[in-house]
Amino acid sequence: MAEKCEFIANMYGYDLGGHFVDFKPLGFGANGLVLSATDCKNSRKVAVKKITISDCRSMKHALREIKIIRRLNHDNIVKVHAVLGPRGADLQGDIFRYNVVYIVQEHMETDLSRLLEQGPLSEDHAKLFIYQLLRGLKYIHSANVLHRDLKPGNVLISTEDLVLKIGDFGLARIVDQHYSHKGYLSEGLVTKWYRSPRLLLSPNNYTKAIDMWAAGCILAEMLTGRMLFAGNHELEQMQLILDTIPVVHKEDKEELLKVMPSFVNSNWEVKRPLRKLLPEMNLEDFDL
Ligand code: OWQ
Repeated sequence: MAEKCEFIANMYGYDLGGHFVDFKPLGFGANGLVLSATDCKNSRKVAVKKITISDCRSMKHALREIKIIRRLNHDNIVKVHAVLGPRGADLQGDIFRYNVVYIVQEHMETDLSRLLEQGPLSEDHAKLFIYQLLRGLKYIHSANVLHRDLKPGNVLISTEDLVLKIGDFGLARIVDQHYSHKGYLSEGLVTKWYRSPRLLLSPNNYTKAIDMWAAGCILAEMLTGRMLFAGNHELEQMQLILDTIPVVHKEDKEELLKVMPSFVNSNWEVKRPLRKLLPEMNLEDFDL
């Protein structure tokens, strides 16, 4: 563990003080507080994520996020300007208590969740944004990275040039086929509304399809202004999905019965098909 602390502290031996001014909180990302600030050197506005390292777990998560974001470089992924840490950290002493890492990222004007507060998007805007979201996803998936927490609040938008960038890689993982096991309905960190049935059933199941499901939920929300599946808890989330998306494969039915025995009498017909749930969507959107 001391080795890893040393790695962070030595590699990024800078200090935030004096370099950035005008801090304003933007929200809590998966690993820490995100603030907006101005870089004194060039008056550029930035988003700064402050990660406090207090124990082995947060150390592991910080290293994971930094390793992932430094590797990604794409038009539809938020750019990282720098990763900064405290100067001359006392590695032998109170490293866990004092260590803070700042991830300095490009600042984006708004996010999709704020944009959607004003109602649904036009079909042209939704088309432009889903294209860029899928383009960014294709890139991170090709790098064998899963985002695992895609939601409108993590989808950053510049309304001036209609550019979309995926942000907050705090829950992202590098795919490893040897590390994927099945679990049961359980509380997790990921926002539940954009979770696929597979992720609801197996929170430790790491596949690219998890991000694709979230992208589909986001497309529907852009076109309707309504969250597609807004469950209040895991079981209700699963129920809402099953009311609309038919379970066709025998293995899926069997797996579902293990965790939701109440389904034993079900004839597996959906009560509320997607067409009914989304009357304003056209055939092209459903096709996609
Ligand atoms: C921005 C780059 N936010 C971020 C922020 C998670 C991630 C989070 C908060 C803000 C988006 C909304 C305003 N730019 C970012 C970023 N990240 N990288 N991560 O919390 N920009 C979950 N913003 C600016 C919205 C409305 N009014 C003022 C700002």
